[in-house]
Amino acid sequence: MFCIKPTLLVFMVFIACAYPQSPDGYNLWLGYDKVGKPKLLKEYKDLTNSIYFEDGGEVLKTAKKEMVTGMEKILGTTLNFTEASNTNNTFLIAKTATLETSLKEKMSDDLSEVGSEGFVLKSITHKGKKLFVLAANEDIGILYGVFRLLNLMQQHKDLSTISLVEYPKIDLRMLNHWDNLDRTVERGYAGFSLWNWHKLPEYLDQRYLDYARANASIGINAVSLTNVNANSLILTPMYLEKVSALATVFRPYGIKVYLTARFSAPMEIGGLETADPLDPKVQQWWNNKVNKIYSLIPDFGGFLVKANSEGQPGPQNYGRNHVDGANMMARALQPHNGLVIWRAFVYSEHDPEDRAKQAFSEFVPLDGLFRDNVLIQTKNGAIDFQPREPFHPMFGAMPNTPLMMEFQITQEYLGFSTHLVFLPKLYEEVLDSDTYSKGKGSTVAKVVDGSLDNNKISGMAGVSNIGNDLNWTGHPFAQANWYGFGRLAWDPYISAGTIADEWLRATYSNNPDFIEPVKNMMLNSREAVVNYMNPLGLHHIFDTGHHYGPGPWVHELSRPEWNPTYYHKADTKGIGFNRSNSGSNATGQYAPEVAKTFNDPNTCPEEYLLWFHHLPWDYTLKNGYSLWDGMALKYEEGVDQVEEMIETWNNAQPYITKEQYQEVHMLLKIQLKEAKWWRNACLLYFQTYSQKALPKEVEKSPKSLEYYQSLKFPFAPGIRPQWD
Ligand code: GCV
Repeated sequence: MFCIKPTLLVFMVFIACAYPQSPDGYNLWLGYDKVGKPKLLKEYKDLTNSIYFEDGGEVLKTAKKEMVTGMEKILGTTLNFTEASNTNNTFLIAKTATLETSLKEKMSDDLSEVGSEGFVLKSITHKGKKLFVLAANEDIGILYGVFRLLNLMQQHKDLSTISLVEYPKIDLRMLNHWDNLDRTVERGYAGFSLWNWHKLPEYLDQRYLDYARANASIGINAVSLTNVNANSLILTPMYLEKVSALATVFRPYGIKVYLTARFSAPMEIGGLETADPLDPKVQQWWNNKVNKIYSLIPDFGGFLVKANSEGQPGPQNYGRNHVDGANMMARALQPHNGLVIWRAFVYSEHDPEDRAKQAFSEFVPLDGLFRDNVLIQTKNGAIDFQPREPFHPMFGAMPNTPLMMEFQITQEYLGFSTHLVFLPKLYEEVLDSDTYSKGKGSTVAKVVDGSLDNNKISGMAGVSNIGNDLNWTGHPFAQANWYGFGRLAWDPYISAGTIADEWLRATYSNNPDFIEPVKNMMLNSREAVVNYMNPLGLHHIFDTGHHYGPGPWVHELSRPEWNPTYYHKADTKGIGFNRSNSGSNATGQYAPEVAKTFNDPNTCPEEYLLWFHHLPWDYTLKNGYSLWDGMALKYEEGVDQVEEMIETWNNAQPYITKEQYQEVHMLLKIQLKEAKWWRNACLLYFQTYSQKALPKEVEKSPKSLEYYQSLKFPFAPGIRPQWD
């Protein structure tokens, strides 16, 4: 007979109380609470007294459905639509082509500015009456406009004098899922993959639709479904049918599907003896494959390719280069307007050159040689999504090639999904960096949006942090990173502060007593993580493989550049990687103005100090402390900042539900424990070289270095079983 032990019962009751039973967090930023302020509610209701919403294709229908769903919740009432537009309408939603002539003339300047995806949202006086108008040139613009309007209402914005002319600054706004066909997610910390390949194509999980809604609400228009460490099977007929089913769900939300293409697929699933891109049989195989895909998915986006990187096959296996490989696929895709997104994340264990220099060395000489439908996807920094990296020197160095930004939203090197880290601060820092490639003001944002070099196409990708966890992202605040990525892909010039503000209002509360402290907590959270993990330009000192926790002592891995000791180079004299002109000269890959600043430790921003310089332990920092003391104090500061985050969250209790409080509180406790782990382990290890005492402000470790070195995590999330 099945019976539960009393102790287990107590535990289960506790769990049942501690976790919400309802799908808290599932609605993301689309919860749409009713507006409580009577004056504002009346203003919003007046606006929607009589609505004309142009009828049309599936995207327009979706827009109308979203408007009804959102507004009826926000207003607590049903909306009144008219069949045809009339002079009593208070709100008009229509495309340029159907606007009556006088309105079209009134709005023509704005409408010509917003292109195919933008919209105009205006409160105007028309024929002596107030009229609220949402107009766009294409259906998708209306959908984006509806979501924006709902978002403004969620933020309780005054709409009475609004005049918003918005359009995306970047063409391709894309999520890259690193999802495997067995539903594990490489570097995924929010459960398993959303894509239930086994049940597709027949079974369409409600989640697919909700995922599409969330993406469209922030302007994401492209998703790559599969891991860049690709499996050729995804290109077989059985899987393509499943992909087609997903594409059908996403289409009404303006989202195109992309797939990762394994370069050796012609051999693995095509029976060919080679995958040489110059072999006509290989070229024909790709042409046929692409034609087949478009017969199933007419708006298929294209391929995302990781080639000749970390063991993935590529054109170099056949003595060819990236141009040969990318252009072969581009030729196959071009007749269908498909794109190739070719990744620049390459480095080789056989190349003794500083790893940070290798992608630039390989790709920059190829500038201008890629076909028009190729984008080169480049990580934000030259190593690998570290808590802080200087911007990748390729940005600004390939004016004749569209460089697509690749950010990581999943927190591989930022505490997985247990640490609260608001990533738009990181993204903003990178986008605002000045490449000086065309003089002062040549920011990374201008390279990425194509405005600096007049590129024909532009893109930004984010490695997804989404899984099948109830709240999608594991940590409730990790939703803000998905949201923030989308907002920055739409407009890379929005500030992180604005994004945090918007997200908090839409997700939690509009109460300023809640917003201000919690927003500050979010905005400081990234710096806290840098402080307790990788201060002063330290990088890649994570434990091996899973990257969970510190491992600065790791030095015996087969590939030199997989060892943390390669990156920090600590010795009895000092610490840091000399990438200046007296070292690897990675600084020489930047424009002269930038190189000059980085080359000199006195002008190099201290947050990048040990990225570019190997300095003695008693080197004096700008604040007067020695390098050793300053580093130790930074580690301590990071821990103290997490303590403050806990206090802030405790004070936020009156404004949120018990469940919302409890969930984040428990996660912050883990974050604090791990921040201390980082501080203790790193300082004990580096102390074996510095041989110096810790400053008195720094708490001493209760455990030995040997203890921290002995910790093993064979089942840390985010790694594939075969890596164990
Ligand atoms: C998908 C890092 C990660 C890998 C990832 C790789 C990449 O090395 O640790 O998991 O592989 O980057 O971006 O291709």
